[in-house]
Amino acid sequence: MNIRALTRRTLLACASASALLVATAPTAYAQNKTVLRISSPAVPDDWHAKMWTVFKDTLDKSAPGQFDVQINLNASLFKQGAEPAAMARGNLELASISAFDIAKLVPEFSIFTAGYVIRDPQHQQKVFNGPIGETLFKTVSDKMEVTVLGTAYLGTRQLTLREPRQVKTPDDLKGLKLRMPGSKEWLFLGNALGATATPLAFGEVYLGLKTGTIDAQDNPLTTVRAAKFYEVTQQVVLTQHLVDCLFIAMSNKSWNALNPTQKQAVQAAAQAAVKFNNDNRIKEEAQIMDFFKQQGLKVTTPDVAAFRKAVHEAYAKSDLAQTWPAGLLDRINNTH
Ligand code: KDO
Repeated sequence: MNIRALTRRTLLACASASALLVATAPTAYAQNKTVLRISSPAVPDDWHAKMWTVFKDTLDKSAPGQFDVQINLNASLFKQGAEPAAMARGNLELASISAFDIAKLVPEFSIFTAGYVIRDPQHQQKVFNGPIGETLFKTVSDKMEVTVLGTAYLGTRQLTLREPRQVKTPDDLKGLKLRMPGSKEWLFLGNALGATATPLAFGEVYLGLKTGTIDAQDNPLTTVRAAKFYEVTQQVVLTQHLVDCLFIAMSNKSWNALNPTQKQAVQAAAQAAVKFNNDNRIKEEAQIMDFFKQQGLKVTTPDVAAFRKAVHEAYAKSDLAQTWPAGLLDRINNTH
């Protein structure tokens, strides 16, 4: 064999050996980590922003060197509500998405956008971690190309008002410009409460309240504190109209590219993030009223039964309720 042929053979052997190495090398030794980009409109101080650091730290420990988790808050990567489409296109790996985001593509999911359906955080976990969640998340995966990895309690939504007002029943909210996030399901909820719902992105709420382009907003009180909305509102009205949540979702493209061990690690990291968020938020919610009082806000309790009745009636005769599978509302109500 001449020297040229020998060199060619050696080169080929080296090339196939390194190809084999690349194909079989544990990801820990690979040059390229799997990049997991996360996008959220949350402010850094909110629990569902901090939970992503728990996700990252947990994953870095359980699968060292395999993932590069990149957390983007304040809607700096994708604007609020644009995350599901970005994940479906493969431009984003992870996000926390709401029932409202899902309802746009899976209409029956609007049952979870309705006020006064989920009773409390425990009820929420039971519904989504049981057979109801299992069936619905399968549909979500088929229609939205995302896999739900966990349900994080976002808190119980209340109203905060720019100017004090006597609020007992939905009639007392007549003419109030209530900011809601921008989708027809959100606006329906705001109007069902008796107010005039106005769409606005989360990032613009503080200024909207400050300048008076809106009169009120609705959010869990933990978020009202983290986003400093208490600085530009004078009253908290404890309507308790929505026990809200966010679903940790991963694009199917990224999820399906993981090996079984990695899937387990990512799932466990999502669970750790959910637990961190839920524990802290529930604890904070239980003691947060004092904070608002200290800040000089008036905290008032309306006739919640009157709000519940009006909201239930509005949904019962709505187009949204037409999409709810027969018996689902009863199954949710009967989940204990
Ligand atoms: C909001 O815009 O009021 C909302 O609370 C809606 C949620 O679905 C979620 O998008 C949340 O904002 C953001 O994560 C900011 O906290």
